[in-house]
Amino acid sequence: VRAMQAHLDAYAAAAARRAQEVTQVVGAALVDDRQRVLVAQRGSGPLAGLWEFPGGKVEPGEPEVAALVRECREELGVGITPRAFLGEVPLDGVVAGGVPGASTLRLWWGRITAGELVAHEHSELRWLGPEELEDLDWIPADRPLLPAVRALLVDR
Ligand code: DCM
Repeated sequence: VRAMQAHLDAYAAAAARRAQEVTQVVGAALVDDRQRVLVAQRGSGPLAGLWEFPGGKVEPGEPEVAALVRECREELGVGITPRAFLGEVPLDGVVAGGVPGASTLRLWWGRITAGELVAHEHSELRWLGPEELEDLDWIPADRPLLPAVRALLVDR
């Protein structure tokens, strides 16, 4: 029994270490004053051609909202003001350090409050209304968040 317990303790410790290393991803649903949301097409990598909400990986020790602001500045050249958390979905094992569901994409909505949009990393940026969202070829992770974004645009 003692050997079994030691084994289980070692397993739990390894799982805890992995959880620390897991990458959290944040995304921004940026809304303009005409009930539209900004969507971005990935320009390179295995997900090239697919559409997403701008965002990316939270760095170790970095507050989530700071990562959101940083990613939008890097990818889009704009300053944003996050307003509220919208929803969260599990990511597949590729992003989540080999552990499916161990990491999530957390989506916030917000507004562009400084600068001019430039697609620094995406192949295309588009402003879309609530009825146009479903028709895009989305990254699988982002698609379950569309009803929440649609509701946000319709309620405004
Ligand atoms: N990602 C995602 N949905 C987003 C933004 C990112 O599923 N809206 C995923 C795609 C990448 C990872 O997060 O595997 C890191 O994103 P990036 O390459 O933009 O840093």
